[in-house]
Amino acid sequence: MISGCIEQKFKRCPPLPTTSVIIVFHNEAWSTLLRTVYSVLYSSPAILLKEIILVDDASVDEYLHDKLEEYIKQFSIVKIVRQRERKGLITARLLGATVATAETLTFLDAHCECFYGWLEPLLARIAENYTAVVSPDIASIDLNTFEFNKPSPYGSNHNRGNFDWSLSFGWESLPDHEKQRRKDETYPIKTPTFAGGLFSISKEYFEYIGTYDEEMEIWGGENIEMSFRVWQCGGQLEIMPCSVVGHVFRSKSPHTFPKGTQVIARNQVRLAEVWMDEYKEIFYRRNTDAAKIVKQKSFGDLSKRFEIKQRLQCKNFTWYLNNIYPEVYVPDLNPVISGYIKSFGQPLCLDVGENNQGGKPLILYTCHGLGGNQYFEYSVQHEIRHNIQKELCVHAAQGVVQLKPCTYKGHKTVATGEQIWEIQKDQLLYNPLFKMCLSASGEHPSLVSCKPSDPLQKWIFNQND
Ligand code: UD2
Ligand code: MN
Repeated sequence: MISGCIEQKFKRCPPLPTTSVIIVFHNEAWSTLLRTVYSVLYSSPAILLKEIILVDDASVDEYLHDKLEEYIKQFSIVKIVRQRERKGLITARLLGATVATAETLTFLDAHCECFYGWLEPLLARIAENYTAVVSPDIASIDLNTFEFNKPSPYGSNHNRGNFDWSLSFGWESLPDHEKQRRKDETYPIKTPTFAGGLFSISKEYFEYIGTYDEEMEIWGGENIEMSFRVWQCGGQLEIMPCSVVGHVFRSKSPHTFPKGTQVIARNQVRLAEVWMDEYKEIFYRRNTDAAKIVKQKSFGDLSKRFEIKQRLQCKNFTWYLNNIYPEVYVPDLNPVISGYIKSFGQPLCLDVGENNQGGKPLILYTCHGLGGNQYFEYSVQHEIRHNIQKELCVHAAQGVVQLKPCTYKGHKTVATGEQIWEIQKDQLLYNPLFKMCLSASGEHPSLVSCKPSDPLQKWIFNQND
């Protein structure tokens, strides 16, 4: 634990605000759910912990019904409420919030362990600033051994939350200006977005700022929505480094999606429509499910969400980008060509492969038309860019071509010859530096001597639609 945190003192008079801990779950394992409950009970001062509210999102596992009900009777402050129908974590949290009686709400996932002293820094920050929405520093609990990864005593390697243009949440290290702004290690970290599962907020402020979008379903998107909304409407999103809570990060989602996984894209469209102004198009180009939902207008009614934006006189997305996340890279609002690049005469597309952050070769993969790993833009500089998280370019090399950080980064920089491609009339993708063409023969796309009659050298740049 950071030494400055150990030395922190919190006043009893006036006391910190009380909290209702809200834990939503769907088919959570008994052991992890109870571990979360016990750790809250053991690590929270009784005067601050008003209640623990378990919200069951229509679990089907038998032990989560009568057995759980019986078990928690021994704890007077633990309650359980149930969502009859499986609707997801967003409405489950809303249900929890409506029955909560404390001054603040503290949300936790159902597979957490709170570390000693976790609660006071969160509540103290809200006492100091009612508009602060605060998250703990999230430690990881090992997925296989369930071991708690204790926080380091030095605590200098903090991360903050960000987002990419497919609207996925991610972590990044703090930029220098944020490191310099913080006077010491106990200082709140301003964060452009939050992971969204573990946080405290004043109950009154939660209502004032528009709770959650109750039409979002099952899982996903609500954390980015709340992040944009809190910042744009005058609040602050912060990570309190002295508050540490462990969470089991899983490698893949265990949830079923009764209406299909498109509900995630639908949730994202709902947030993009309300909060992202013209920048929403950048997202739609990269997620064709989302684009379809927009085209078919199947994202539901947004009037209540726009009312909140109006009522609170919220700032626009340009303001958010300039002031809260100036480090973000913003792709072209109107790219020359965008979509997927298909090999002529076979159903294979250029694809960056899984987790290619640059530095790995491209692959050829069945065209899925979903955007994502098969999304490319042809730029004014004649680069082929894959730009969802970072600006990555198709980079020519002797043999297999790579994906690398783009060398053209705006004023006073140039695209190096390896990253320049001409789309020729006969559909060849020609690199003028090597004087060679891109070929789809073999496992990875590679450079070969140009041969216009070779179908494996012909490519079709398709607009997603
Ligand atoms: C992260 C968040 C999570 C939520 C999600 C995006 C952290 C550590 N976790 O994913 O809180 O914001 O991003 O939506 O910040 N659940 C239900 N009903 C469902 C699905 C999930 O009740 O239909 C519960 C689930 O049991 C868990 C919580 O919601 O307690 C979050 O789900 P998760 O743990 O699968 O999400 P996670 O950690 O991958
Ligand atoms: Mn979780």
